[in-house]
Amino acid sequence: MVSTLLVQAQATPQESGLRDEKWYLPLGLLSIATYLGSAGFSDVQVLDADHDSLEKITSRILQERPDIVGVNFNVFNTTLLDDVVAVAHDIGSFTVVGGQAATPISDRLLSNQNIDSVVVYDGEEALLELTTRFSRGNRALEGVPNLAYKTSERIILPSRKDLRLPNLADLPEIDRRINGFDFDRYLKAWNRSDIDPDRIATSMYTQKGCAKTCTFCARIDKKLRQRSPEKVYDELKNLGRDGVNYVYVVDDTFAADPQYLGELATLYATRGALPIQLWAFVDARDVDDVSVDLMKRLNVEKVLVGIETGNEELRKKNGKMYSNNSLLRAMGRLGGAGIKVEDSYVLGLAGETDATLHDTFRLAQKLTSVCQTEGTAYNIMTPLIGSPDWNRLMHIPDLKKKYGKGYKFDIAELRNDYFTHFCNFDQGVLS
Ligand code: B12
Ligand code: SF4
Repeated sequence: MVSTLLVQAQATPQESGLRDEKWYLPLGLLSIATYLGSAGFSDVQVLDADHDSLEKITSRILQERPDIVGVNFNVFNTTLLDDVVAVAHDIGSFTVVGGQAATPISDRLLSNQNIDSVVVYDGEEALLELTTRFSRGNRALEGVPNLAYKTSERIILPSRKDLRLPNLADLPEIDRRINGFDFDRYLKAWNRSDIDPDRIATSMYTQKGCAKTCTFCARIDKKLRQRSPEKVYDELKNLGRDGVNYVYVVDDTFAADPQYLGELATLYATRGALPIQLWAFVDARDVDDVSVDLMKRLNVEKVLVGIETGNEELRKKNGKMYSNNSLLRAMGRLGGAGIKVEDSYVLGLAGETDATLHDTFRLAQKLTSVCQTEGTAYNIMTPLIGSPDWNRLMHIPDLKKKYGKGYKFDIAELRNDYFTHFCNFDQGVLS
């Protein structure tokens, strides 16, 4: 039996100021593990650096010597990625890196001698094909869907015909306790007793993708794909049986398709409403009377709205084409329905000045008069490979030279370079 260990190597760095939210599950890895399990490959473990220390992860690799070690990472955690693949490669495991952050940089990642392959986009089909081949003693990599790899001579990137996305409606419900995966420690991880001490929270997804075009976003799925509303309903019901009373829906834009929300709301009406509150990412352009009514029926407690900046011109320049007035109307609808708003901003967008920053703080203030805001977030702009803003950076010859290869960057320096070239504001405000 082929053994596979999947590792989420993206612990929130303590010094980063990023949010420490350990109730989020490594859903992508659990989805892959469930898919392999349902095809008969049951020897799959999932470890998560947000809960398991690096020492624990590496000692599991050394003890169990898995045939395949798969790793997901993000830009803030490339050292963790390197550490894990070094240990795995050293003992002869086949290493595969994947996920959102890996997809646009498969060639850069393959420059690391400890990374044997990179899976772009969804990983279910690729891992199943790899495992199937390995179980038959076949180590050939050619034609494995979504797989970038290297031969002794060169790097092979998957051609268009080798790209395969599973039909989300066909995927099995994610098994949150697969092979002893400790779901309970995620359920115990809610840490905001000031907001809701009784919350038992978890994450799930209903849809993937977003067709909008924000310039700072490196989302890999540009089209909306959906799970079946029936399966979503059943999963929510099963989570309720497990004691969950709050679900973070991680879809990029939950309200993009009112028909989909409508089908889910119909299930609530016909099969019974579920006593689970929802949280979701929502784009302000998708907020109207219809979507607000549907969200209310689905028990949405709070939505995170990426407003990005209080300056209309700057917002438009960065891909969000709406005015402050239409935003205030949309947020007012949410406020009227009693749905809370987590308003989120990006400080340091291309074109940011002291005046536009001032507009942002003023708008955040104004919002509190039309809806209940909670958890207002000011994020510092990080240019992400794969985003239009990254391409902007690559047009500057010096920066192309500096960041055109590899994947390990000093994020503070990268941000500073970005601000120097594209913004004009006092960076003291960021600390
Ligand atoms: C939950 C989440 C978080 C959580 C924590 C994540 C965690 N611990 O698991 C929090 C809120 C902490 C977070 C933080 C950040 N996040 Co985040 N996050 C998400 C979110 C909303 C959901 C991820 C998810 O579960 N998806 C559902 C699963 C089923 O899909 P998936 O993860 O894509 O997995 C599939 C494939 O990617 C692939 N795959 C994934 N992993 C692997 C591994 C292997 C080996 C293989 C083969 C395949 C594979 O197969 C999976 C199954 O099909 C996504 C957006 C989204 N909708 O996906 C953003 C997203 C991943 N985050 C993003 C970013 C930028 C960040 C931050 C860097 C933001 C910031 N500037 O602070 C921080 C990093 C913080 C840190 N820890 O260092 C970006 C990534 C873009 C990029 N290309 O890098 C996304 C896409 C959001 C966006 N629209 O821009 N995030
Ligand atoms: S930031 Fe959100 S709305 Fe904009 S493109 Fe990315 S996922 Fe879509």
